[in-house]
Amino acid sequence: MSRPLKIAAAQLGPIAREETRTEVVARCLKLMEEAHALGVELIAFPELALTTFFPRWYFEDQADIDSFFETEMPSAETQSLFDAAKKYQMGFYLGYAELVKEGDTTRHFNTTIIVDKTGEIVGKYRKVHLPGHSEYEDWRPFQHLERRYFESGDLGFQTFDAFGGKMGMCICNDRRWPETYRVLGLRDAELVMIGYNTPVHYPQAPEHDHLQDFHNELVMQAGAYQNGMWIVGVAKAGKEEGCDLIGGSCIIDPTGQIVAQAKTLEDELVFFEADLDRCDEIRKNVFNFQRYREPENYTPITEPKKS
Ligand code: CDT
Repeated sequence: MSRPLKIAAAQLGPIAREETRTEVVARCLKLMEEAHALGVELIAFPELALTTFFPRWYFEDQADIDSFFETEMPSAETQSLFDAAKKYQMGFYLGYAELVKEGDTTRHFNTTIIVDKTGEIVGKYRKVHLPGHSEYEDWRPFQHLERRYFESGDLGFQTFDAFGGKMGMCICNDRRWPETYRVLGLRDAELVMIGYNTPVHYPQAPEHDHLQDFHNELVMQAGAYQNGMWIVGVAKAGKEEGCDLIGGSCIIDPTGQIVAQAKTLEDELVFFEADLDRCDEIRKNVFNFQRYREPENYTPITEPKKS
């Protein structure tokens, strides 16, 4: 048995602060066109793919912050991605900053969606593990204010029936947490898409800067193997507004091996024909959850945090 699915990571090079949504979408459409020539059925774009990675700056004016957020999806600027999905019969994963109005409350999330081959949104995820800090910290060469600009996601780690399998999503820092993959695995995810913006420089522990690419691969390969799932990791890469971001976008098979990887820090397509049935190689064997998990020994994982 096999369930082939042609997948691609659409790595984006740097996005300048002045770059418009329309300009970024044009870059995405070019990658979709290239992917179509390869017969790609599902393409993944990075975290916050429509703008520069704005949490690196401290803004006081809420209007400045909100200018990076989408109030509707699709919007006039992003509709062409949905049209291309339909035209090419190619679904996509897209990360963006989401602003939602609920009565008198305005909420901000770091969000991704899955759009199917007909151009319909069939899944949504809001980033749970928000890294960084919430106040201006003057000792840093650049800020990482995700904890100021977003609230933690309220949708959990769901899976979605699409593309002939079970799809899962998470975003950037989520990939460092084994719980992310395990919850998705317990919900039978066969392919998990992960967009990221990861600076090379880690101000709290600069002695780890040279390990950024290693840690990126380490966590995603472990997640794939320990849960028997395909993973598409997709970067926003390169020097963006003076801040170096790692690349290394890759496709990982359920045994944990990288089967395709980006070679540049620019817009680049990474392609592989996956077989979703290969999840069974792991899930029916070493990580047969039903047979071998021992959840009664795992209770500290779900206990509330100590105050
Ligand atoms: N975007 C994002 O989540 N980036 C973090 C940076 C390290 S924590 C400041 C990451 O986990 O890659």
